[in-house]
Amino acid sequence: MSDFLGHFRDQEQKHTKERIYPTQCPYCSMQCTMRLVEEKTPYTTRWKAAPNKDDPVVQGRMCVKGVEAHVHTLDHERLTQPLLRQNGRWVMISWEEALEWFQRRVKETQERYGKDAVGVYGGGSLTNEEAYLLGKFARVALQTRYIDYNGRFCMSSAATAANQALGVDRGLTNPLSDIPAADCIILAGANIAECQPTMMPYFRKAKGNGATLIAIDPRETATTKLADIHLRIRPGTDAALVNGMLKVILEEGYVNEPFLKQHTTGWPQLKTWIESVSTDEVAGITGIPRDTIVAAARSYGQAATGMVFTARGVEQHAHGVKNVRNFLNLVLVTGKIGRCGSGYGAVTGQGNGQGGREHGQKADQLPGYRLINNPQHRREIAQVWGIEEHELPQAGVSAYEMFQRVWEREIRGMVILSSNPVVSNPNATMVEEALDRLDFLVAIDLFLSETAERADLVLPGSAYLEDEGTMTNLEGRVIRRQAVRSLPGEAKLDWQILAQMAQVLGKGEYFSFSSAQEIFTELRQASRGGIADYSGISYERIEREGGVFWPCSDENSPGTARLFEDHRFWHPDGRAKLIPVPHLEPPEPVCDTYPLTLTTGRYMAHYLTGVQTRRTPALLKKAPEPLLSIHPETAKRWNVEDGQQVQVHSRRGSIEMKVEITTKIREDIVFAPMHWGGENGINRLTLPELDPESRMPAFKTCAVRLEPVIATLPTEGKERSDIDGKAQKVGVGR
Ligand SMILES: Nc1nc2c(c(=O)[nH]1)N[C@H]1C(S)=C(S)[C@@H](COP(=O)(O)OP(=O)(O)OC[C@H]3O[C@@H](n4cnc5c(=O)[nH]c(N)nc54)[C@H](O)[C@@H]3O)O[C@H]1N2
Ligand SMILES: Nc1nc2c(c(=O)[nH]1)N[C@H]1C(S)=C(S)[C@@H](COP(=O)(O)OP(=O)(O)OC[C@H]3O[C@@H](n4cnc5c(=O)[nH]c(N)nc54)[C@H](O)[C@@H]3O)O[C@H]1N2
Ligand code: SF4
Ligand SMILES: [Mo]
Repeated sequence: MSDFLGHFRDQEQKHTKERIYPTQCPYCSMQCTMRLVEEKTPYTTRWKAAPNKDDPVVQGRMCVKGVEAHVHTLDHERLTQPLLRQNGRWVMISWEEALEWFQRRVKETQERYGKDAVGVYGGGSLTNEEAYLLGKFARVALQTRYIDYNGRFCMSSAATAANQALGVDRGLTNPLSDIPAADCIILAGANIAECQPTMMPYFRKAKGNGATLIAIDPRETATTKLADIHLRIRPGTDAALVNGMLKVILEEGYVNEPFLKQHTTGWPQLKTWIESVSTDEVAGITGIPRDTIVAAARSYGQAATGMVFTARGVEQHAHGVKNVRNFLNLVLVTGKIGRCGSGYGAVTGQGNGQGGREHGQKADQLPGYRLINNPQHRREIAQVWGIEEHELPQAGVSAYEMFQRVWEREIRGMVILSSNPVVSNPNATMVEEALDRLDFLVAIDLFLSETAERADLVLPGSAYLEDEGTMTNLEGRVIRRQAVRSLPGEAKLDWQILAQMAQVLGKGEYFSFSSAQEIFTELRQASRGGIADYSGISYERIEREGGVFWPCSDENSPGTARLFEDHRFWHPDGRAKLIPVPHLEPPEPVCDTYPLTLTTGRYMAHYLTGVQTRRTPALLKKAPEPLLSIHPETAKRWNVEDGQQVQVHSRRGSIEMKVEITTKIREDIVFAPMHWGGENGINRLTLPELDPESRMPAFKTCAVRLEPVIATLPTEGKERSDIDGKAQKVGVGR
């Protein structure tokens, strides 16, 4: 027997064929590169992801999502052919039929209701080339003003704040390699350990060098565990906390007066405001003891170098822009910027969350971070695109507001590329109903996501292994992803789909690209002279140099790894802007009916709406279902036990979840992840209040109450229609 097994193994080894694909993880903004190994034996195919030690950013690290990233791309549920909904069933059709259908529906809709009756919705997983092309597709092929993307939910408050204060929004002002040189690091509303896990070694190294780490989060997380000081803030009160810290910094003399005088405006007004702040009041508002606020402020104030990072915990609020402005005040008042170990970072989320917001997917922007309402910028882009300036539409509205326009039937048709808005928007029930009101919906996706399931036409797009192009990581480093596998079935590259859709709309001449590189060449030209200038960056340079930082306006320029080294900010007067930021309460305060605050966020094992990671068995096993985290004292008060089902009610709706009792959370809040949709998706509860300046939704606070469910029904999940129209049960995991 053992002989037989030995022979079997020998045979297997002899016939094992190995192929190595150099690639990079599609998920978060770290964009870890790796070598994906396919081992084919006569009996099986095995896949293994090996880290890339030569990666200049992550130096051979990957997290659990990266190791498993290829799994969803190989899943048998991948879309492989266009699907058209006919009499409630999905029918497979050819690309010719799909494009002809699309052309007819757009024509009918636009002739009847005007060009703006068709909207476009994009995503931050797209390559720079595709993000650029999507913006051009909306403005040139459809000639609609309505385009926006999921990055509105992700980075827009930090982007607006950085533009206002510093004159430029590039997520991090410094390269990651500066972090170990920081003496004090503040992580505000940023759960790096679970959301950018391969960034953690930079912080560990800083700590090893003696840095103090301060984490601001209402929960204890894998990130706060590393912190020397953890400020367990009441959600929505970051601006107040920073006011308290600024007061200590002013009183104890850590203000950098010469820097403020030479390089900023607004300090006298800010100073007067800070003088009026009471740290005791701040302690009351934030729920953080005064002494802890003082300790944090001293630590940052006294440090010779320091870095402040903010993420969605600070930004996803009705006052997210102002929250970030106050953290920027903190950075500027102490002059900790523009040096190694001193700077600010809005931690970008999505794989191409950074590049995705630079090249025209946003309602108010054109490529190179140009503004669509700036006549000069319009002329520049119109010239690159070979159209008249007046043909360019004006600004549209933000992501969530597009669905309000759909609800109002102002937008009647929509194309969604690489996003799942029915799960990721606040007030998701309204968004779902709005989509059902559309005359037509086209979704370009890898799977029949919750959104694609509501579409009329579903087009099979490309996954990261199949699609080459550039991505811009959280540092502002432009990197290149190769295509290493062929597309499944009749799936097409996302940019090719856009080009073919433009072609049937009679605009093919503007989209006659034969490769991603050709699109990049045009993008470079379109970005020239803009804030996010890519004109000096080429595929060859990226390859040779391991990525190039923007702005880079010249093939011979090294790119700009650290911004503001000369302490000149990117406003016409070269000065950064300070403003007083008074505390404002979150828009939906708790009350007798809804006495708890719900905050939402992420699990390590899942990515965003989970369409990809819930199809990855190893990841699903790690986190099979969403749990409502609740403090033991709160659980007692609400009479719920660990593992029990509860109904969670908000003013928008009700969902059912299982409870997880944990001391790692404040008593006045509950926490839930965003990775599941369907009837019990958390965004059925969240508040559609938008920041007035960035139009980012307030995902991080809404008022809820709980109701224990006594008898629970089997948790089997809802029905969804199968490709051939047969109903199919889908388990809760999916
Ligand atoms: N595993 C995983 N990684 C991801 C993603 C994912 O889905 N899964 N998504 C990627 C994307 S697109 C993004 S945008 C990033 C998000 O990355 P993060 O912003 O770090 O993640 P979140 O969990 O949304 O929020 C961070 C923390 O904010 C805290 N918080 C809530 N309210 C407040 C508040 O009022 N003030 C403060 N100071 N903190 C608060 C939460 O408790 C949470 O721990 O992650 C990226 N990486
Ligand atoms: N309550 C709450 N809600 C939130 C947040 C929160 O913290 N709390 N965070 C918000 C944030 S920060 C974000 S970024 C949004 C994200 O929200 P979404 O954009 O809706 O989330 P994804 O899961 O990334 O959706 C991507 C979809 O595109 C598909 N896809 C992935 N890659 C490709 C590709 O290359 N080509 C094509 N054609 N399709 C592709 C996937 O299968 C999936 O269906 O959610 C927001 N919603
Ligand atoms: S999810 Fe982020 S940290 Fe994890 S492997 Fe992918 S890119 Fe790297
Ligand atoms: Mo995000």
